[in-house]
Amino acid sequence: MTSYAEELARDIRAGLSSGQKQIPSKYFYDERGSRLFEEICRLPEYYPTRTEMAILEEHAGAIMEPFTAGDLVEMGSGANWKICRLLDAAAQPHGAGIRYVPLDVSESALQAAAEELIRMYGGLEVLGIVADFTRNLDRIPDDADRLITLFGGTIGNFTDAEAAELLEGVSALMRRGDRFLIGMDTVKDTDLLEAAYNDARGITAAFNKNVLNVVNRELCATFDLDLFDHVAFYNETSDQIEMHLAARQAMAVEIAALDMVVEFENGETIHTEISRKFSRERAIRIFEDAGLAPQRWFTDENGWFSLVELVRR
Ligand code: SAH
Ligand code: AVI
Repeated sequence: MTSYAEELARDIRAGLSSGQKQIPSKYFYDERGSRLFEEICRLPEYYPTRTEMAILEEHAGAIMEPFTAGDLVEMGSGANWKICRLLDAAAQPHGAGIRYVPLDVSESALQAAAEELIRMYGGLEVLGIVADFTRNLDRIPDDADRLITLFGGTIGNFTDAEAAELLEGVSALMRRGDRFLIGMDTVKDTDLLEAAYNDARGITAAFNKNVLNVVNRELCATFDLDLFDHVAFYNETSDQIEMHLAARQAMAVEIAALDMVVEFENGETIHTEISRKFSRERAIRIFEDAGLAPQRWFTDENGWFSLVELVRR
């Protein structure tokens, strides 16, 4: 199995050698990055979290009604906000009968969240898995009924091909009776979308730039964060927010652990994230292609976010 360090080294070497420089977005989430993401979730401009929370608040009872015992799996779990809505709606108090299985690449976020949850729900068993859900879905236990969740619109952080592979992977895991609850951000007004990724307090900018801290720390690199600008815009052709880090001047950055020097031209960017927004038609198509069928579709009054309950076809 490839370790995190080996994979990071491979991804950074490949990503910073390519024509359009890029860094995969999963490297945002070290301890500071996970904290910054939580701050983003509280921002007035960042509508996805509060909208998905409101949908959960309204429908958690209906979602949990058929689920009295088994594994509640959360992929890309981060903090506990959303899972608490489901646990609070469980038939038995304190999570009794349910094993919570969070899976996340961020060990620090996973550890803190699991400890907090155990304190909050006395009867809850927690099995935390530090893993990459694009590669390690086989680590999800399969000895109980499962409600698998992927909240936050995280599916949007993957290209079409990556998302298809992920959904097919989850579909292949599912047996009769298992359900998959997926949160998806929807196509909407460009100004609203761009404001959500360019907040006035600059938290998203700090989150974006933090990936350079990760590379500096893990690979002994010399990125100067002050020499990069946060850039986020909505690409209406591909229905996605694109985040970049743009060099303020021409420079050379050394990455000692890779024995590599990366040259930047003035204005050249590193592409750090896509965040796709889905129409219902597109969502249905990608579910169908993965062998998944929507059972229930929950949304808010503005149609800004969707939570879709899927079963295997
Ligand atoms: N589910 C939370 C957090 C979303 S942020 C919410 O809805 O608010 C995305 C989370 O997914 C982070 O905790 C990050 O560490 C995790 N993550 C990103 N890419 C991942 C991957 N490939 N495998 C596992 N976890 C990943
Ligand atoms: C985790 N993910 C769904 C967030 C998003 O909106 O794409 C990550 C994020 N990037 C910038 N702000 C939030």
